[in-house]
Amino acid sequence: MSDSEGLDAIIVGAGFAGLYQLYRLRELGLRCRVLETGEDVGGTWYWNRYPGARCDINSLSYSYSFSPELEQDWEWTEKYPTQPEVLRYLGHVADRFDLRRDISFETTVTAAHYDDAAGRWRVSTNAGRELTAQFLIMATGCLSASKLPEIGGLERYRGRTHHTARWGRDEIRFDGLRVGVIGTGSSGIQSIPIIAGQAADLTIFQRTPNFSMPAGNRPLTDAEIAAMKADYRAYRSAQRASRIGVPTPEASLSALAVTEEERNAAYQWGWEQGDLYSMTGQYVDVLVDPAANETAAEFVRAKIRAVVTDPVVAEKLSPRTFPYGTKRPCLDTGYYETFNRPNVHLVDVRETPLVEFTETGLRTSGAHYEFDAIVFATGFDAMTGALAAIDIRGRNGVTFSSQWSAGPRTYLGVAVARFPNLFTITGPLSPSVLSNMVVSIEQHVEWITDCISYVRKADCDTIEATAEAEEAWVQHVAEVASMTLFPRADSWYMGANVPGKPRTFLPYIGGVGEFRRICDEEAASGYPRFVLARAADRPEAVVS
Ligand code: FAD
Ligand code: N01
Repeated sequence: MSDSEGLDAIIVGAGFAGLYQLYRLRELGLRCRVLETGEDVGGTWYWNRYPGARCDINSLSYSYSFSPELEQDWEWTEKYPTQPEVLRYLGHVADRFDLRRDISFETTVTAAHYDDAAGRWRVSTNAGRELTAQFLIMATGCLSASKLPEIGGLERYRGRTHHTARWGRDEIRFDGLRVGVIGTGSSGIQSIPIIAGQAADLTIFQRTPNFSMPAGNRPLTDAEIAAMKADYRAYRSAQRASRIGVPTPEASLSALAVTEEERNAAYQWGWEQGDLYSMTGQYVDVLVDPAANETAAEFVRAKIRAVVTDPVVAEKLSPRTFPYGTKRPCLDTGYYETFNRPNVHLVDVRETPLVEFTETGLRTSGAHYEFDAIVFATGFDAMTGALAAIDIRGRNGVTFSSQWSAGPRTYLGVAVARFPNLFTITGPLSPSVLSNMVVSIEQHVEWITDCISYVRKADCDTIEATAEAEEAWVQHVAEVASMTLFPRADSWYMGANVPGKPRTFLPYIGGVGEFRRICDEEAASGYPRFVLARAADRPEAVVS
């Protein structure tokens, strides 16, 4: 079926990014269509319905800033909102701005080919539909392509299986069941305490222990909501200029320049704040100096030993193979305490690797485990997985996969050379997952909107990043990462959780404020690292 909508832009994905992009492009007067696999809006918050799923950035911070009226009207109830609360918020945004009428749900984009002659993107969907548009914007998410464990025999297993990121809409309970959970990242750490409270018996298969600290979640008080609402504009400015999309004090001290007592008192204070940054954000070198890092790591290990009564289990839960913070740390509610329950067992799959699923459960090299249900908390093919799942072809049929065989290549995480008029919101090599993502999403959406507006005002048809700009950005992102401890971890930031994926640092660690400055400078100086062209012209016919 061919499309007759005469679209200016196609947006893929209806999470935080796709919804806001639609809102902004409509304001510009563009005819847009959003294509979304899910049955409703929400993205991450639509799919990840596992028990205990919630945000770990304060709700007053993890929310759109573009509408002061929305900010004032919406009432967050908790410090860290639950998945249903964030989903309600996004549903409210969709209704409030009448966004649903331009969204096609249950529609998966399978291919997107750039038609050189027409200067348009041809987008195909799983339903055999074809749409074309001048601009194509990928709002497909950094953490939306879920992955299963790489072991055979799953088709044999007769019990229930659930992936945390594909949980389904009906309530799922585990009362009286023998349950296995594979994975101890953020999703595992949030869901395990709740599943443990329901299951007759719970076995957790851990490949790498993670650093986690108590979230200290609580209801928001009327006073703190009122204070934020009175000062929201100033707070939003501070967010945009900050390092991680949450204003935090700049550290100036080395963790090694103070006594152990002083350091531990500072870590203790940070620990009690119940957030991801207060503990280590006090010292400049925790993420760059191995010795400084070890002080933070050991502080957390001591906390684990203080909670978990069995010293063997405590040691298994203690991370020792990567520096603190170089895999995303977690905030939890009663995670380590869960291992003191008599119905909970921990299996280290580095000691006894997972071998296969069987009809009744799971076999490791050490034993066979029978389960009524198995939960996969095994994460995502992060940052590139959702893009790689689509057959995207740019000029002369060039593919993403051929260009990205040694790791993703983008300019500012938003544009790709040889792919005119294609934008990736919080794409690889942008701050994205190292930040409060709503702040980074808004920054990219606003930049893309301004860029499209510029192209139209310049009476041009296409804009495309130069290969030189892309190469320089790839180098810069790698160079900044190499100054930190991040490349030492086998993390999803490094692509290490997906067999065969090139090992490169996927986000940009230069900071949200600095990244915004670089992007703004590119726009203010007339997009010098892009080629603008009219359809009739060849790409080298630069108009700017
Ligand atoms: P998504 O919300 O992932 O939306 C992408 C959408 O694109 C999805 O709905 C997907 O179905 C759709 N899509 C993908 N491919 C296709 C296709 N081919 N065709 C059609 N549709 C497609 N970030 C934070 O900053 N703070 C947090 O506390 C936080 N908590 C998180 C908790 C969980 C459980 C997870 C998984 C992530 C969390 N994140 C958090 C990151 C979170 O992903 C972002 O904050 C944000 O929600 C991303 O929005 P998005 O619109 O970019 O992507
Ligand atoms: O995924 P993960 P996630 N055999 O990749 C293990 C955000 N988020 O869904 O570490 C055995 O972190 C894997 O082991 P290892 C947040 O950004 C936020 O939990 O690779 N084990 C790991 O333990 C987060 O970082 C919240 O060795 C296997 C686990 O599965 C990101 O999403 C909540 C395996 C996967 O952990 C991803 O989190 C949830 C195998 N074959 C998510 N394959 C908040 O709280 C994988 N594992 C805000």
